[in-house]
Amino acid sequence: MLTFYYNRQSPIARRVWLALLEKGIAFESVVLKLDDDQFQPDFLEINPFHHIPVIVDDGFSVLESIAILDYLESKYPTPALLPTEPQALATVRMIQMVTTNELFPKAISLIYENEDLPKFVKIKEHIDKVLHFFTKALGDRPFFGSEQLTLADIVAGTIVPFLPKLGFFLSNYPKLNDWSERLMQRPAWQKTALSAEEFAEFKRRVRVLVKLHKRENSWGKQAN
Ligand SMILES: N[C@@H](CCC(=O)N[C@@H](CS)C(=O)NCC(=O)O)C(=O)O
Repeated sequence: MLTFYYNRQSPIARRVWLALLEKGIAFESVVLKLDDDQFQPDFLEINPFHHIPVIVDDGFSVLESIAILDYLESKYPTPALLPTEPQALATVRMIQMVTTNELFPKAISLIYENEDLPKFVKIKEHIDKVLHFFTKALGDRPFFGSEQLTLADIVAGTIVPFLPKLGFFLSNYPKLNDWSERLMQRPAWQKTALSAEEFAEFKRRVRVLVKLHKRENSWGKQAN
């Protein structure tokens, strides 16, 4: 049986959770409280970098969400979530990477940056740039690169639907808004969605972690 290490509040672990559900793969789950569970020796044995998600399948551990998605696709190919046509495959990969590298950090910073500062405007401009790119990549298809759900929808679909909850509305992006609504209707999205309380707790944790990180960095500078 495949074991899935995760936490409901982790949007990155949710990528894997969605893929497991969409593919109908049987799994047992281990919930890690990210206060300290990730630093326990047993877990560090599986992931020395102390991150979730991780899966262990037939004794084989896979970490890094994108690698896990590829593993699941290869081992459990039905339903297929990765197109093979070159342009469609490139579209899926681009959306996964642009979500991870460009959108995710900016979306998170909407939670903790002061909206009265010029930096906030820059963050919103960057998100706009990503959403323009996504709109073009989606074109007239219901999903990225395909008529069926893909791994790109899974990865972008854990962040874009959150944006309105962070005060960034999708009204300028009607196609993306429809796409996001379509995803949220799916049983896998509904099962893994955070309640209002969980989302408030997630935002609180992000703010605390950012504060701690800033404090550690300033101590590091004083020590130098
Ligand atoms: N690049 C990793 C990032 C995973 C990640 O950052 N996970 C966070 C939760 S969203 C985590 O485990 N944080 C706890 C820690 O790093 O100690 C992936 O894609 O799987």
